[in-house]
Amino acid sequence: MSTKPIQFYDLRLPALGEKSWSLNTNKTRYTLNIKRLSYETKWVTFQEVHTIIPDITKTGETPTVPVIIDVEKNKIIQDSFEIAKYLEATYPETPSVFHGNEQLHTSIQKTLDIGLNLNLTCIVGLKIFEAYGDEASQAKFKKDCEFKFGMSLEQLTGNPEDRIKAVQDVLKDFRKTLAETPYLTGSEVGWADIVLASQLRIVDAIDYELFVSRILDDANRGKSLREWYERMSVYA
Ligand SMILES: N[C@@H](CCC(=O)N[C@@H](CS)C(=O)NCC(=O)O)C(=O)O
Repeated sequence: MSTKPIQFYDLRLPALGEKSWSLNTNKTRYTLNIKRLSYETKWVTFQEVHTIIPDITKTGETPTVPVIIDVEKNKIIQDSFEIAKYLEATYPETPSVFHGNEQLHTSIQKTLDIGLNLNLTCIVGLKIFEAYGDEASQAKFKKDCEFKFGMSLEQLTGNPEDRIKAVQDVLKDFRKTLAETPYLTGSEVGWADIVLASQLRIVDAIDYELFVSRILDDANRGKSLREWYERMSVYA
């Protein structure tokens, strides 16, 4: 077991302070907590991802977070999935997140990435923009977004009601699974749970009221998702 805390680079939205909200860094936060590894969070803004991270990774890869520095082992790893695999291999005595079946977890991740991720992000897209920083930073965020998706931010985010409906359609099967088992792949928490919880946490962190009333809860849909999300909050 590592004695020196792992340095974990997480993304900070200026208007939110030190509150974890971002999809990929939350995957690493959940993984570290499930594995009960000792770590320290180093908060960076979107701007600092581009100024601080290249000097840490020194790989020439596009800078992104999460990044971890495992000080004890002198290792630097970028990318949430690579980090999970590294921690799994390096600390086999800690609780596993793949449970010997990485493929099962990554195939569930694919379904979530395709069906849920963009819809959830778009529900709070304009609020993320507002929380992004000063005017110049907001303008850059808008421009980058428009360049990436080839449409205005407003067109991309679309009608929140359509996005919520699409989210609930995808969640239907997951609610059913969670009514039968405590976690998505059975009795133990794993990578598939980490991915779903990290996607949901974007809305939770940015618009808690909407998250609880329109995503998590629904009288007609039962309580399985909410109860699972509460179980996952131990690791958030
Ligand atoms: N595949 C990577 C994706 C990482 C990623 O896109 N991170 C976002 C934050 S969630 C980022 O660092 N964005 C920086 C930017 O867009 O400038 C992973 O899973 O870690």
